[in-house]
Amino acid sequence: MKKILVTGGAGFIGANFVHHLMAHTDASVVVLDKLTYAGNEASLADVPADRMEFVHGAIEDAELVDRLVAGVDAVVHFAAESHNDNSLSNPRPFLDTNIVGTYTILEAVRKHGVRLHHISTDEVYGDLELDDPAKFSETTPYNPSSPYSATKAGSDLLVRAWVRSFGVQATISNCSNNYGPYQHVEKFIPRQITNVIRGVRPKLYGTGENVRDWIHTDDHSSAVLRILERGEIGQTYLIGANGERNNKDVIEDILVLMGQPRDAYDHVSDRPGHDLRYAIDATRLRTELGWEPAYTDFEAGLKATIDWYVANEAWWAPQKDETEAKYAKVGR
Ligand code: NAD
Ligand code: TDX
Repeated sequence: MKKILVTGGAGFIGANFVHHLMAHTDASVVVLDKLTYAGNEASLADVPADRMEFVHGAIEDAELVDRLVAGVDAVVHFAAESHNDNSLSNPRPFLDTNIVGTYTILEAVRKHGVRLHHISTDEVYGDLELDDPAKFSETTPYNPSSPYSATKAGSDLLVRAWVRSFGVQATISNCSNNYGPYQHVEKFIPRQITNVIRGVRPKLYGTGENVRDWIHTDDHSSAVLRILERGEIGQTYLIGANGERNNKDVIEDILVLMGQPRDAYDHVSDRPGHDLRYAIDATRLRTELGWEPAYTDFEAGLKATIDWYVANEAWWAPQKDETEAKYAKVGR
């Protein structure tokens, strides 16, 4: 695949994927991004200009999407409204981007016969009990909890329907929680790291027993590239790297790695409808496509992420105050 349209390429995972493509393939990219509060062109600053075209626009713009899709070999669709807390205070943009936007992409790849990989989340499966030996797999029924995860579930179902009804050449992946460089400071790990840098105590929702299955974003990228190259059309692949940890342990790890007392954080009110546990069984991806994660030591990955935020304050500082003001309004 010579030319790939990456939607949402100025966001956290999309930008990391563009960097991954630059380092591991000869492909060139067209990035389509609306540059919402979550998009940041600076995340793509060091991408060679002769291998990337940046287009500022929305995935719901059918004319624009049609024109861009006509000129590429594949589309990797990351663009989304991605934050659960925002979906609780204002769900509407989630419907427009995640549902109507994905529909718009699907109609364009259908018309032009272009390969699509749709990026989704493990949150479409709802949550698990802490002591449940089961993990999510490709056959787990959909049971989303939040407006965010409901719109992601809806987008996945649209992709499945377009594959079956119209023969669209698409694959889907549902990945667990990502961490790494270029993640917006609204998200759990960067919020706490940047709080500590600013001398503010980290904020833990509720008791903090909620478990997330952490994966380094570069491992997400390598899995997506593998699916794009070798995945079976119509198939769904779960992406995860056995990184289950509860939020309390992660916050304490961050504090210790940043030279603070382990208990120097505050409990704040819980997120309404807060999912308890996510856990991924990535057997299909590992056995059928031979994928393995490179980052198997969470503490080492977390330390590298802390170092990145310490070194790149100019990247995150412009968003920090506005983000904390939004949280202050809802008491979190
Ligand atoms: P993000 O919020 O950091 O980035 C989203 C990007 O999409 C931004 O650059 C934004 O400007 C752009 N965008 C938003 N609406 C748009 C629109 N209407 N048209 C064009 N561009 C638009 O999100 P992220 O964390 O990088 O997530 C990327 C994808 O990965 C999403 O589909 C998300 O559901 C999925 N995902 C995220 C995680 C995670 O842990 N963050 C885990 C699994 C799956
Ligand atoms: O300040 C905080 N304190 C806290 O305890 C924040 C921001 C979060 N939390 C908790 C809530 C979650 O249990 O930390 C956990 C992680 O929170 P988020 O970073 O908001 O992620 P989550 O809601 O798990 O969703 C993420 O993973 C799946 C991404 O944002 C989604 O886009 C992805 O689909």
